[in-house]
Amino acid sequence: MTGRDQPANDVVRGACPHDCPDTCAWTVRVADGRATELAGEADHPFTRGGLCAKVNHYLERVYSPERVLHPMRRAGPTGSGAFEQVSWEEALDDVASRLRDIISEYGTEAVLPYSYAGTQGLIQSSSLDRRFFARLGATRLVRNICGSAGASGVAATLGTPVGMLPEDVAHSRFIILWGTNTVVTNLHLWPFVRQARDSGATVVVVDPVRTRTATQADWHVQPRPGTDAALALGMMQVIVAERLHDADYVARHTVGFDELRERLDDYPPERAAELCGVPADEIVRLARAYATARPTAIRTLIGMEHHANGAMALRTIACLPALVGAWRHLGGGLLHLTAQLFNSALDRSAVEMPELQDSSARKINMVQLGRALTDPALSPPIRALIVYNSNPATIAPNQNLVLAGLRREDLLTVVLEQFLTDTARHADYVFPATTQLEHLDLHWSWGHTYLTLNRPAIAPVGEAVPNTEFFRRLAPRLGLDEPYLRASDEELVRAALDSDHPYLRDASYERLHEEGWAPLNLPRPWLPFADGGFPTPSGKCEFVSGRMRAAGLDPLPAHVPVRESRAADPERAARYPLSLISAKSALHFLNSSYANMPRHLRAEREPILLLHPDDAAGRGVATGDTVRVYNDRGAVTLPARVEDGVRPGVVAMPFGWWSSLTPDGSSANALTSDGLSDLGGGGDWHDTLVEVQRLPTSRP
Ligand SMILES: Nc1nc2c(c(=O)[nH]1)N[C@H]1C(S)=C(S)[C@@H](COP(=O)(O)OP(=O)(O)OC[C@H]3O[C@@H](n4cnc5c(=O)[nH]c(N)nc54)[C@H](O)[C@@H]3O)O[C@H]1N2
Ligand SMILES: Nc1nc2c(c(=O)[nH]1)N[C@H]1C(S)=C(S)[C@@H](COP(=O)(O)OP(=O)(O)OC[C@H]3O[C@@H](n4cnc5c(=O)[nH]c(N)nc54)[C@H](O)[C@@H]3O)O[C@H]1N2
Ligand SMILES: [Mo]
Repeated sequence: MTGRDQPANDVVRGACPHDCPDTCAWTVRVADGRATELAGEADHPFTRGGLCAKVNHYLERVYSPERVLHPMRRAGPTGSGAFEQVSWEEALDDVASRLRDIISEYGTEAVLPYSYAGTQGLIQSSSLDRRFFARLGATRLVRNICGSAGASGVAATLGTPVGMLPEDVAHSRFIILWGTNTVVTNLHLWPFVRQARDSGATVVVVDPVRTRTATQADWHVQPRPGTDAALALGMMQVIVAERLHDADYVARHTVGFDELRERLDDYPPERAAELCGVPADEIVRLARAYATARPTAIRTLIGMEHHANGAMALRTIACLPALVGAWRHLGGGLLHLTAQLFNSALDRSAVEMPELQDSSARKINMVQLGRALTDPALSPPIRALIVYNSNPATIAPNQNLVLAGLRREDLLTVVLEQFLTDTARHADYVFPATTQLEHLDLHWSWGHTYLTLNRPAIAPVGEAVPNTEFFRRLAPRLGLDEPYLRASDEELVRAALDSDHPYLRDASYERLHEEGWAPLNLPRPWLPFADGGFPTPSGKCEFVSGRMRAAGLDPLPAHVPVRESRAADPERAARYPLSLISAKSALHFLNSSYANMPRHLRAEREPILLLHPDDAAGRGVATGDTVRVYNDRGAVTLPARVEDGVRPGVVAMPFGWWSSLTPDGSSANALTSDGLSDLGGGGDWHDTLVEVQRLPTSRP
């Protein structure tokens, strides 16, 4: 199935599969059927020849002794990690027969797929799997764990999450990296930021935590978590009061300026400062600097959306560029996501066949998996869970609830994986999945504008198969014999590219096969809103948003206190007075991927809790002490580091560590909140309140 495409000795072009805005193009050197070298594609305008600290060692992943290479059946209590090897035939026959029993007793909605972007490839992440579950009539998974809250917010203001293009940041003279940790999470954007800075640009980071990116910036602004809308509103108040706004642009290309101006009366810098914790004079300086620099860019990404007011925060920030007319200039505006450029160009419907979906089928939000698996009132209950491209036992919020669900003896859990993750440990059956070197795929990007074709470089290791092949093998065993459930990976790639969209002019299958990557054919210079033309209902940048109103939210930008905060729940805040941020601060992990690889673990050493000296003092905590971080959802024990890098009232620990591989068997998501964002159905991980206690045994 993938064999035809494999040269024995060659250099094969491919793409990094990870859930990252950079989607690097890579080349794999193969000798005698074995991959020997992996390198970033030198000619690719965004990869520029370099990968990253994680993926430089991808071959260790491919050939890891810990890879799952055969189907395995549970041979002990769920979660014990005891498995026995079985044949594909036997495993699939048993899974199919148990699925048939579940379906005949509870109906097809008792089956829940669970997947995310373990690989971002279009074919291995959303093709036959979507057709299969739609045809089956399974519960629909709402895949909103990342991106949709922020994208909904930005789109409420701009009509689309797409603004500036990443390379154009090089033309900026003032760059705000707002709630994004570029050096860690979006490394290949950094050279463009540096290029701008070499030409005199100022780089500002807005983040409650002094991240690696913040230490490299010219200016670090530290708001309280979940208060960025207040900060942005404070800036807008100053900009308008001092007449630094672009009155001509505002008059021609925005709606709601009068209402916004009235709203800004509520946010003079002193009030904004009270809400967001950034001193009033700093808000004033930031507002003036932002409004007077040209061109001026704001880079937002994902971390900041993980709040109950995440969409409102991003929507509010997205008003700033129109207010100062930043969209007029190359290098000005807002850079959020580029994914939607590909969505409109590629024929995703041909690949996923949404017409197979019964629109009345039940939906479950992936953020709330723990609730779904443990809710006694859910009808029908989830009796079968089929997981691929994700590790919910580690990455989903409220981990102890997720684990309680996964431990249910009456739940059939099937996991397709490369490794025995904390999720796979809870499976009844684990099936071996291929890595990116072993399957064909087509890659779009959410952080740049190049398409990449990933050609298989080597034969599948062991008995591993691509996700698509798993569904090709399972479908007929459930009596699903339709030809569209048997499409080959190459047919699927060709279907995606078979589109007349002008963006794909230079991206034929043949060119991609030959050269590995191709740019989207976009109009240049890319100045999407220099003359207005926002794809909103009004055709203008919407300071007043009908979409927000329709969703029951404030139609104007506003600071909305999050549920888990002193303002909204003083009683909870008294018990758990510290805000926990558990973001992607681990340079060597990609979410929970690589958090089992010896080299990557050595590089990360151990998870550490950062806390401010003021918060440490009252609790008698010193650097090196072991602390217990806890709330009513769980507890994590780890060493503390006391430093002023986090703002007072905030503690931070990395996310991604597998609980099964930490000494106390617990990791960040044991603590996190599993509420939803205001729009877009995202999670509110960073609204978590905790208390920290020094463990008495920790110091002699
Ligand atoms: N090395 C590495 N790279 C990655 C990943 C990884 O795990 N490791 N993950 C990939 C994925 S899936 C994604 S979505 C992207 C995410 O890319 P980013 O969005 O850049 O990263 P995050 O760590 O999610 O969040 C960024 C920052 O948001 C801050 N933050 C949290 N709450 C607030 C707030 O209320 N206001 C402000 N201003 N800041 C806040 C956090 O402190 C954090 O430093 O990275 C991708 N790249
Ligand atoms: N506390 C906290 N929690 C978070 C976040 C945070 O910032 N803080 N961020 C959230 C965000 S933005 C995201 S995107 C999610 C990420 O959550 P996930 O998407 O679950 O990401 P990973 O942990 O990388 O898990 C992906 C899994 O897919 C597997 N995989 C890779 N390729 C393939 C393949 O081809 N086939 C199969 N079957 N499996 C494959 C990998 O081995 C890996 O175990 O986490 C969320 N959770
Ligand atoms: Mo993400």
